[in-house]
Amino acid sequence: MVSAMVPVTPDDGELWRLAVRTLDDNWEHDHTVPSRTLYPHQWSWDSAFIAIGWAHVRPERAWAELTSLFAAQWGDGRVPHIVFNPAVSGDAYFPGPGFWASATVAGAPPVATSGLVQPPVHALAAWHAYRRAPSESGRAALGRLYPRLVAQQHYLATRRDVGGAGLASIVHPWESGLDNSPAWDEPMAAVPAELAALRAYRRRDLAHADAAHRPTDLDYARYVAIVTAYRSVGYRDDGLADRHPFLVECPLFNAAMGAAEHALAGIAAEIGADPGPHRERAARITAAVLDRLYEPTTGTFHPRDLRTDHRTPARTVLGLTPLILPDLPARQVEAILVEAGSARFGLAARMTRPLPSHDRTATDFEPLRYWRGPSWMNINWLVRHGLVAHGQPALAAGLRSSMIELAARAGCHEYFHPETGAGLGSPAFGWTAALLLDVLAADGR
Ligand code: 9WN
Repeated sequence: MVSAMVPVTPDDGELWRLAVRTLDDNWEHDHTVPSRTLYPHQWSWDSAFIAIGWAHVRPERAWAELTSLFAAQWGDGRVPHIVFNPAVSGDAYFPGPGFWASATVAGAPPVATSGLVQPPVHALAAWHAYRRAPSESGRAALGRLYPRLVAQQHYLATRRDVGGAGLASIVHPWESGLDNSPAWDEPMAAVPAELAALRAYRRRDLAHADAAHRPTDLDYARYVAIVTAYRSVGYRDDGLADRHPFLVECPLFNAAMGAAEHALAGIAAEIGADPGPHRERAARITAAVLDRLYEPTTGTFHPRDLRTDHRTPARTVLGLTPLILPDLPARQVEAILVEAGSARFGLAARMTRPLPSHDRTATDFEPLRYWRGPSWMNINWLVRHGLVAHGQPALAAGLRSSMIELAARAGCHEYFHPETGAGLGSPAFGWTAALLLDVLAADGR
């Protein structure tokens, strides 16, 4: 077992081999499934994180992963949150391809996809993967991805700027990637849905995971109701403000959008394009995140519900994630570090567990239930990335060793009990393995 604070040598670590084996087992001809059981298709932000792991061991798969995802990009620039593998039975996952019916929508790709998106962490991941494993073929792949990454940003910055303030709105909790976070409780409570409506469907997740660790049936009834509303207008974004039941500006989603412009500036310079416009857009997004989502009374960032035009009250880990913006002003960085270092999240140079997904002192903290308490590797990776960017090597090292320790004890689980470290959800999860490789190899970078 690898103990905290002891650096691991990538090529002889048992843990390293476990992570590589997990990725190999989940590899599926041109992409990596998050989990063979729970998620047997390609997921958008999973592929971004997974590409970072592949860069360390089989870089050509990092580029194949992102290339296959962006091959399913819609005509309007949206990158779908699920790309369905036609070789997998249509009812292996709910909601499957028949439910989304993307084939009936103009501008959708030939392969079946969902109509939603996920946090745009792809440019950041592509740039990070390239710097971990620079090569001629990697640069060529970056060059091919670049216009698609730009189109993804353009879609979010234009069609999804429902609030008109320079931020993208998410139209479904699934778009946040933190599906049942307490951050969504307020906006979700206003979504009309009846449990009876869910009886027409069969949840497939409960065949593979404990119901107490997953979103509830009422959550699912609302998830289905929101997709049904969006699907009924052919996933069009015009007029969302007048009719859509869920519209939120999420701090992580928008911080990812800003970080993407910084990454695109780096990519542009590398491939001979102009980084200037990306730097300008990055500055504008950071300013809008500060203006719309920073809450001085808590010193952290909160989602803004466009239905009520106020920031939702829950203090979740989402509030810490604008740290990934390299141009976040020092005052907000300080404020985030205070919140992260409090008893709510426990960030420290010597920490026993990675950050939980929700404030552990809150009355609605649930250590077993998905995004309402458990620790997740991708969020911890993002916060660590931000700590490195903002010159906090001791805290970044504390977080890194707690992430390694977690996987060393429990394996490459989907998520982890935030106090005991027990593995939860899928036991062989793609991004856990991939990001474990990255932190094992990183050591301060
Ligand atoms: C819905 C695949 C995805 C992740 C999300 C995570 C979970 C899906 C689900 O799994 O969401 O998209 O069925 O619960 O919340 O972040 O991308 O790993």
